[in-house]
Amino acid sequence: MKVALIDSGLGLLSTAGWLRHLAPELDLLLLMDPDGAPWGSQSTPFITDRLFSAARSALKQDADAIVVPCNTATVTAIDVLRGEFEPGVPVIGTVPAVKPAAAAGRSIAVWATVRTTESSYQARLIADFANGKPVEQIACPGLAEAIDHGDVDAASKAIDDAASRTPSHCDAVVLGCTHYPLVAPEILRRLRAGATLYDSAEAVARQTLRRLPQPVVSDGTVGGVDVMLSGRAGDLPASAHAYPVGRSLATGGR
Ligand code: DGN
Repeated sequence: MKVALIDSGLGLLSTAGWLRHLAPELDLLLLMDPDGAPWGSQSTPFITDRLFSAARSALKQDADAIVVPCNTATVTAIDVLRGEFEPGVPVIGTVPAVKPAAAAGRSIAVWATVRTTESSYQARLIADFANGKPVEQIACPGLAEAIDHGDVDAASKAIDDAASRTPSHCDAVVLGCTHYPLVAPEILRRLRAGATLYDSAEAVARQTLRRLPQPVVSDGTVGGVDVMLSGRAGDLPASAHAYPVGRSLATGGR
């Protein structure tokens, strides 16, 4: 069985890693959008367009499920993506792990992209799951793209900046962008002693396994990993395939 994961960039790796760990026999198709990244500062029509393009390419490659390991894309467009592609294939989104952090009785800050921080979806999530406790929302502009580009200085600066805006009473930091777990040790180093990080990667991987059309049968094999990137084939590394990005849903500005 094949699972497609769609993100603007490297953030999907945190969920792909958990899927690989929990169900090694799955084939994984990783679709990233270097042409359109970062999504955190893009408009709703733009992000929707990019998701649709990637999802169509995933279906052409016979994906059995579509996972969006991207909080920004989920809070922006998961409902319309589901409307288009379910019930043909299950569509699984990602939201910040506010629920487990709140259930553990922690005082919470959520680090996320500007778009996620400002979304009504995120406000609803907090209202539903934070048990009435205040949640600090900390936007981290530039951090996801610094991670995509391997720009250590820019990432350090963005982390320092977010840490300086995180109130010291917060003993749980929810990583509400799938890129951020990739630099978790760096983030932890900047927070108060004893602070705990929460992310959604494992929960999303487990939910994906529950939603697959058939249960995964462990047979001792290890599935393949294919990478597809937006853009022109000639510009890409030999190990990646290109997928076309359309303007099917674009309706203009933000
Ligand atoms: N990984 C995305 C998220 O979880 O929000 C961020 C994507 C981006 O391009 N900023």
